[in-house]
Amino acid sequence: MKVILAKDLLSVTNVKGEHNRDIFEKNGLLALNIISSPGAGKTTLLEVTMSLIKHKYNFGIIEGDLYTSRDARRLSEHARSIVQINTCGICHLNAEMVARALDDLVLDALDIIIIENVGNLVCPASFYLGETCKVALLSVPEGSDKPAKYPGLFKEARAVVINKADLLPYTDFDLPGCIQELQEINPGAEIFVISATTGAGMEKWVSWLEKMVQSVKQLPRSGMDVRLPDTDS
Ligand SMILES: Nc1nc2c(ncn2[C@@H]2O[C@H](COP(=O)(O)OP(=O)(O)O)[C@@H](O)[C@H]2O)c(=O)[nH]1
Ligand SMILES: [Mg+2]
Repeated sequence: MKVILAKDLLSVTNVKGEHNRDIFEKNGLLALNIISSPGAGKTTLLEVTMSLIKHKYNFGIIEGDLYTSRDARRLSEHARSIVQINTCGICHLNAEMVARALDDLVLDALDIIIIENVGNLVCPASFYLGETCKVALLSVPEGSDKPAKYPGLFKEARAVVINKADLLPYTDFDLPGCIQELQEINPGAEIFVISATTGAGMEKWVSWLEKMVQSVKQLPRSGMDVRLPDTDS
């Protein structure tokens, strides 16, 4: 597995998210930027998602972590191609890091690229990596007030996954209240309530993901001004 150290990158290249977006679009790839606080379950969600549909779709993973390759090792048995970025202390991925990782992914063998961002609800939301869309993950033990307290991410996410639903009976997490606040912050967001460890709610999430892959595959490969069709229909 390739490990890229952010401190070795030359920031003079000034790569923008649009550079990566062009690569995703030219290759007909759905690219998701998954963001949550540390421990919300991003890697677990990816492990389970890939184990359910890797027979249909080839996954490329760009794994962002401060220092270790632990998550990349967890995902490597499911992913077709995987690159680890160690940010060496930086609290988010940026477009240049992702551009460098794209050089090492086998793009023409892939259907989906998932970028697991560094665990943080604030900074990663401000950096456009060229992704098709952001997915925000929130877990039950963190508390239902997080969308209201960290609206920047939840406003931008195309989908919000509320994970660890198996812990609802043991916490004061206000699920209806959280969903209502999410809908106020971002009326267009898809909301999934799941437990990655029990598998509850995974079907709807996976079916949304599959619909997104198909939508992207149907887009023209060269256009810059393409828009994703509305996936609600
Ligand atoms: N109870 C419960 N634990 C979960 C669930 N999903 C993940 N976890 C646990 O939460 C911890 C952090 O998960 P991880 O996927 O590493 O989170 P990440 O830091 O966001 O990538 C691990 O101990 C997981 O087993 C879930 O749905 N329910
Ligand atoms: Mg992780």
